[in-house]
Amino acid sequence: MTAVNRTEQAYSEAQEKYGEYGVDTDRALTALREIALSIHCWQGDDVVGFEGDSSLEGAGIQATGNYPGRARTPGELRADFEKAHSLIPGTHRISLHAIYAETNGKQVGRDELAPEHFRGWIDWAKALGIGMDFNPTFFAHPRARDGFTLASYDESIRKYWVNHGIACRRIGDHIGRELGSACVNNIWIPDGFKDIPADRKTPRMRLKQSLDEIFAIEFDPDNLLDSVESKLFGIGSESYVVGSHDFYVGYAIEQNTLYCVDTGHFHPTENVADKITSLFTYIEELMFHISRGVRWDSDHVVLYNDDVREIAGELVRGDYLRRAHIGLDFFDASINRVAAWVIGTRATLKALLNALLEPREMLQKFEANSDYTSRLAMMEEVKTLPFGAVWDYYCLQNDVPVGKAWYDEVKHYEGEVLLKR
Ligand code: RNT
Ligand code: ZN
Repeated sequence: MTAVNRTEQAYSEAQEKYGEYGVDTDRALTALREIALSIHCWQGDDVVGFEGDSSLEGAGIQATGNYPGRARTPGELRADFEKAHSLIPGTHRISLHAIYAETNGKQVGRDELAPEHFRGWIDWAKALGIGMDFNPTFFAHPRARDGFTLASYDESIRKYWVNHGIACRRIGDHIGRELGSACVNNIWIPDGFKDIPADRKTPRMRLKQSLDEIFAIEFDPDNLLDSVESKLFGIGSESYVVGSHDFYVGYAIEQNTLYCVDTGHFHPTENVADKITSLFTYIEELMFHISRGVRWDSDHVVLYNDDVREIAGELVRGDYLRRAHIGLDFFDASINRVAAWVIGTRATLKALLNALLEPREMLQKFEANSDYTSRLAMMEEVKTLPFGAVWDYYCLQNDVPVGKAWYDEVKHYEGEVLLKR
């Protein structure tokens, strides 16, 4: 029997087993195919970008490791991303940061960035048939050196970053229009204090003022969707972060923006999945940065683990997939970066598939009837259903390597391309 036949046969057996629980595997695969993940560009180059002289130092964000093969140019980064994308089932999006502008060697202030500086990316995305999301870069910059940007006491610094925010919304609007798919422009700022603040209020009032200034111009939501991302603490902002969870949830509700849930931005004992139904009660659309914190917001590569499975489960159970923009946010410089992308993205897709294969009608019926014994017994049974056979078949269906075969391609690419840099 050929490998293809084996995958197909295993799938048809899995189909039957899931059928016993009332789950239609074909339907799950069709639903999965419609999900476009927003894959972050910054795994490919350790969040360095193309400004030339910027360093992450003092930026509250840090990639660690020195595995060879980092992408150094737009051409390299695009080639690496394409390689990764070709090993991931489905059609996804790229999430770009402002520091990935192509300025032809010219120094362009972040407050002066314009759509033309992203022409190369837009043309490339068009040719590849993928959508694009965007992020202003409020870090790794001399004017962010004291750890404050939009909440700065220094009016000229604050204004500079407000103008950057406005410039990025224009860019996002342009991207959305050009690609025919709304661009999520997600704002994250590092602002905060290393040590105990004497005034928690003033920086937050200023952040609100800055955001109001940035969002004063209206754009067509068919092209641009605004999003704000909170954080609990960062490197150098251990004691206080201006843009906290509470702050941005309030802001998103008041201003009708998206709220971005970065799974690494909460206390390690918090259940991020549990927040989803509450947030969606009041906020129309959520952005996600699926990440994996290890002891802190360490941006390790996302894995197919309980945390991600629970988040995917909540998105499916609540019928929220159309209101969720599922992005990734990790940057590990200690392993092959193309592999990191593939591992993290395939893991997230697996979690979504697992959620789509859950016999939720059955389980919810038990629950509604207070039959908690059946609920627990069946939840436990479902865990050993042949999920892998369905996932393999999905990869086959989508013309990407089945099982570990993707890794051979990455190793080949490493030898031919990455190690020659
Ligand atoms: C930082 C935030 C932010 C960044 C990216 C590079 O803590 O998570 O989203 O990781 O914008
Ligand atoms: Zn993030």
